[in-house]
Amino acid sequence: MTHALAPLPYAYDALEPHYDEATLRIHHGKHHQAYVDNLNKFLEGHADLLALSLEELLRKLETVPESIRGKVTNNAGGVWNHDFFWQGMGPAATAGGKPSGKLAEALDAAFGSFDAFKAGFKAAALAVFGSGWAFLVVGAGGKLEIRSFANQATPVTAGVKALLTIDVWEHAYYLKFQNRRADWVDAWWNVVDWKAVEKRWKVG
Ligand code: MN3
Repeated sequence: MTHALAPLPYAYDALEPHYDEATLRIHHGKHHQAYVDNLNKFLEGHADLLALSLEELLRKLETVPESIRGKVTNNAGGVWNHDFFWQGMGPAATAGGKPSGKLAEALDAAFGSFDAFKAGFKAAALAVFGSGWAFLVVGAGGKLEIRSFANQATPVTAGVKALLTIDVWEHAYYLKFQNRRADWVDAWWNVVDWKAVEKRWKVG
């Protein structure tokens, strides 16, 4: 079984005006597709590794032969991180705003308030040096935490449950926002699908 590019859960223009169609087309159709293609290329001939799901592979990277481990880490991580990123967003008509109920309470408990969480998350996104991701994860004792991951490292490999992420690789925002990563983060809050985040949190 080879890996395949999952379709976006919405149309390419669905996140306008906050996340533009041109970027989304290239980001999903070219960048994400390239991670899928490269993953399949590097796994060619490794039937045991191709038999694993993407998550299983990311949990067992130490079993991948050293000659391809770095490439598999980057590309499997790239596929997983992007899938997770797309699924945490939705059209602004139904997304954005604030979480409610227990998740809102958990964010307040961990960060003091929703605004303090947003400020901390944005700071983490801006602090990623070079390419990477900011994540909201479930940390020790079930407490919510903000973590950043460099390049295509994933929470799956790190063994933590992820709830939400923003891609802060330049390819994620450069067409529309150029060097203004802070503006990308500000715009992105409008398309965060808090219902999806709540679902991920409950499942865990
Ligand atoms: Mn990306």
